[in-house]
Amino acid sequence: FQLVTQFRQAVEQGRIIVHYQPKVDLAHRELVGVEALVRWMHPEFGLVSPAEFVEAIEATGSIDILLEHVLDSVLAQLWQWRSAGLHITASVNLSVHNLLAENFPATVAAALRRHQVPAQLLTFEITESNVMTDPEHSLPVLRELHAMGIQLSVDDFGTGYSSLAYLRRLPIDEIKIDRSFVQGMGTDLSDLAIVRAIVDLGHSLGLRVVAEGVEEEAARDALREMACDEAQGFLISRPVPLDRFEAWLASRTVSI
Ligand code: G
Ligand code: G
Ligand code: NA
Repeated sequence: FQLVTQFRQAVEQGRIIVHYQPKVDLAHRELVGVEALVRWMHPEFGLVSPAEFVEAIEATGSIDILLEHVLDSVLAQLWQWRSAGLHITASVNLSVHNLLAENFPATVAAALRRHQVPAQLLTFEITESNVMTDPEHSLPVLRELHAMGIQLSVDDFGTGYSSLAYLRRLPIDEIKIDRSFVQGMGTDLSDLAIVRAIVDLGHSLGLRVVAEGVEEEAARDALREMACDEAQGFLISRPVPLDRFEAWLASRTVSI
């Protein structure tokens, strides 16, 4: 299969790279973590977004190669940051295929050991629909990951079709409000109400609430006002390669 061959080669040639987007704590106005977002530096097509290739790779059953590569890059980086005195966490996106892969928790445990990184520094982001595809199989896996100390986050929260009942059943630590609501909250009163309701719901269940897609100062201020815990978005920084993330860290001019 041509795509998989190309993809494997790209991994070997260092063309599958991780971009980092900061996650900041709104109350303390400080960096708390990064989300890892993968990109394919393609010789013909330029920087290709995962939206273009993750599904195709997944269909061939090779998403494990992607996850292992991303996990290795991110854990190596977490180790580096820690030894430089920077104590931040990293979030990695999971596909449903990762979750259902054989021995997935053992693979992750081995990677954590290999890199000597505490599980508590790693968060996996999953979407509601990912979990609901096959809850009977994915729930025990999520419980096992959580028991290892890994944090779990529900991505794109509010856009799924599932009921709220699963929030009680899932061993999760965090919800990420879908960016469509956050982007709309400045102009649309229903979006504002939805964001507020999600923050309150999350907090009453003891969860950390993160807003993604924060693009404007007014949104950031409103989120801080409603005690949303963390924010991520273009206002703070786009997802950027490692060197630009570190430059952002060193000379931070944006106010959180
Ligand atoms: O960064 P960008 O907007 O191009 O990402 C598009 C989508 O790809 C996002 O929904 C993001 O969650 C997903 N994505 C980014 N990196 C990874 C990854 O390493 N694995 C998986 N499965 N999805 C990813
Ligand atoms: O669904 P998920 O959170 O995995 O999506 C991550 C994607 O969202 C990344 O590809 C990133 O480029 C994009 N993204 C991050 N912050 C913003 C933002 O403030 N506005 C918009 N439009 N997209 C964003
Ligand atoms: Na995500």
